[in-house]
Amino acid sequence: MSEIQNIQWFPGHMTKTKRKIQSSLKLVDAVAEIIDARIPVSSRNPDLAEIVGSKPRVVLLNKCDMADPNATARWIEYFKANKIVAIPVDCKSGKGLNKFIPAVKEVLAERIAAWKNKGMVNRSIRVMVVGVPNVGKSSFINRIAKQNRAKVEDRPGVTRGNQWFTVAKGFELLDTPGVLWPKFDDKVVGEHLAFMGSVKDEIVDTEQLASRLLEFLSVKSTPQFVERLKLAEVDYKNMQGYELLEVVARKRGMLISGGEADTERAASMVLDEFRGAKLGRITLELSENM
Ligand SMILES: Nc1nc2c(ncn2[C@@H]2O[C@H](COP(=O)(O)OP(=O)(O)OP(=O)(O)O)[C@@H](O)[C@H]2O)c(=O)[nH]1
Ligand SMILES: [Mg+2]
Repeated sequence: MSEIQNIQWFPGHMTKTKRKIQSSLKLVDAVAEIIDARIPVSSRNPDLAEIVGSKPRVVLLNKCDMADPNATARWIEYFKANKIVAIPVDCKSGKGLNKFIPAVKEVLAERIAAWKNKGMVNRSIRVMVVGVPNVGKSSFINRIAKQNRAKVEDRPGVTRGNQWFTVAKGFELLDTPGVLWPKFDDKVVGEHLAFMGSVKDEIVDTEQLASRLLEFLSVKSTPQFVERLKLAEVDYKNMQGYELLEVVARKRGMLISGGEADTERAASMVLDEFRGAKLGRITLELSENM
């Protein structure tokens, strides 16, 4: 996995991105941090706490339709134990999003009470969305906007050109999501993000990546993994990743001239099927290991 290790995320732009997010933060009351429920550790930005400072935060564990439901439930407990409000969501179907506004109101309870005391009854709640690439920031904004029949408003007088979505009465979302960088100096983080497709496949060796993924999957050994990759009669638990990739290629009839296994095609297939949750609902990072 040496390729992944050396990826520089936003080379040279980290300070600029940080500054941009910090200036947007001045316009909002709270932050919605979107993470991937299958990799709740690797999909978090290591510097977020420092960037958002004391701004109240709600964590959205997105893509929970593809994550192991038990693991997600345990992650929610983990966040709760650490006094962080977190909710499981699926921005593809919109499941769980009805809990978003109540969660924001929960983290802002004190402030909302203070506004009321000052007679600021029409004060809107404003939230900005942040997250590492590919976690579903745009899907979230589109979903929640549609769900609440949002109007796109451009109010340059108030917000200096920023676009706001009114997602509910008195509730606005800043429409430019903050794209954060992941913790890329960590080899495991890079690998997990690559499994999820958050690293361009052109810059990783897909055969190597799929081989590593197959090793992970053979430990989890979901029924879908065994069935779809036709491994029922294969001693896959005792195989190295690349060896397993070759077997999968043969079992799925992926051969090149001369009868050799087409491991390149098999690698793309394995990655695609995993990313589409066709090999089961799998969470790679468990709260127990934190
Ligand atoms: N199954 C499933 N797929 C999702 C969910 N949310 C987002 N996706 C998919 O994940 C991919 C990335 O979603 P985006 O909304 O573009 O993510 P993003 O964070 O805006 O990505 P960048 O703008 O590239 O940083 C898309 O293929 C979405 O369809 C979800 O809850 N479930
Ligand atoms: Mg986006």
